Amino acid sequence: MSNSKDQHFETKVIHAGVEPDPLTGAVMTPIYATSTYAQSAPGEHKGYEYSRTDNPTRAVLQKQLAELEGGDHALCFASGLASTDAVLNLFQTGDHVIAGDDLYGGTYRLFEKVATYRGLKFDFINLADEDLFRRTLKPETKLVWFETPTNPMLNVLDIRKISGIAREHGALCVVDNTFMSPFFQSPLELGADIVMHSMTKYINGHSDVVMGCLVIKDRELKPPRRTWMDPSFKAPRTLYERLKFLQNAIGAQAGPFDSFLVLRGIKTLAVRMERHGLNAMKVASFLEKHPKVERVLYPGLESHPGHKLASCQMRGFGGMMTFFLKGDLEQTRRFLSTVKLFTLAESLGGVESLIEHPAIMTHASVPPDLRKQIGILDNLVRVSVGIENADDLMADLDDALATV
Ligand code: P1T
Repeated sequence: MSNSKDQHFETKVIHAGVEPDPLTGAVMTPIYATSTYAQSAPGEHKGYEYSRTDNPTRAVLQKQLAELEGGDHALCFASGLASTDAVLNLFQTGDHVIAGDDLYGGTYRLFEKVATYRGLKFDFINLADEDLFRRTLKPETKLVWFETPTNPMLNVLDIRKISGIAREHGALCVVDNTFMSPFFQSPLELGADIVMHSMTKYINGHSDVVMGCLVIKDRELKPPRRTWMDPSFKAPRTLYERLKFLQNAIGAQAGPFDSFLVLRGIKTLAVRMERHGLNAMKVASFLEKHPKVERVLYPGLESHPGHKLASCQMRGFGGMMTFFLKGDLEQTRRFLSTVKLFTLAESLGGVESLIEHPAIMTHASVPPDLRKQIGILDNLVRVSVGIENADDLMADLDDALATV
């Protein structure tokens, strides 16, 4: 087989990192449902000691993810938020984090309501404002974290510019690439150090798994100011080694059954993403012309303020959009309770179309003032456009919009 670096994405999602099982020749990666591994003598084993540390099913998935994102290594965790928490564990009391002001509500909650109590300090800012970003950087700033496009306002942030400034400052830059998947966007190529995914979404794609991952461009790190627990402890040297240490030390990694499901889901990532993008463009254009809709936010529309940047930075525009209804909270509730084909539910990125109300559902943990400031209003609706027939989706929205 040719070098996988030369292969196209559609080929890599089927083959990268996946070899027939060395023991049996099974074409599909087996589910290695084992917690432990026999050793022939103490410390002598075949590379696997205990499944918290390493598991062959998870190892194949990690290898494939690293190839798809163009990273050196990947690590899989029990959820997107568990992966985020692993990154936060790199840092110590007093370290400062600059995060985008528009983030998934659960990420905001982890930063503000959990990590803050462990002594990390956060500023949530509009990272599109370069002066503000530079003014917010401090000597203690160790991490810059953002999503692009953002959840739920679909703002597009300049990965190359932000990661360049973070690097100049000596801070790590993490991009949450959940909305795009590696099919549409490659943050590591644009300068990010780590890509984080909630694989619960597009990468698995079938709404039957909760999982997250970190894909890492490896590099040497400075030793931490204080070592964990014991002064004789030698912290791992590189970014990957430190995160791998944390994955094992904390124990929030992905299990083999879920890893198998994600390996299966990934095989159709390219065809799914293509269809998500085509359907979303049709739905966004339909909504933009609809008299009951005030404004549509979809990076593929020329009216979107980030359209030009999105066209350079992304290879497509994805399946996520939000729109403001011409109505109040009551009318928005009625609309959301009337749709039939769209399921009213949190989450996104599955083959089926979902719809939700960010202020009441996914972003309820963002304080009302911040919600208002970033535009999460009572008439804002978020849509994850699935891969059904787009005409059926538009007909469903049209029927429900008649109630507004
Ligand atoms: O749910 P979990 O796998 O832990 O992933 C958290 C997460 C992280 N980043 C982004 C951009 C996300 O959208 C999410 C999860 N989001 C939803 C559940 C949602 O409906 O937006």
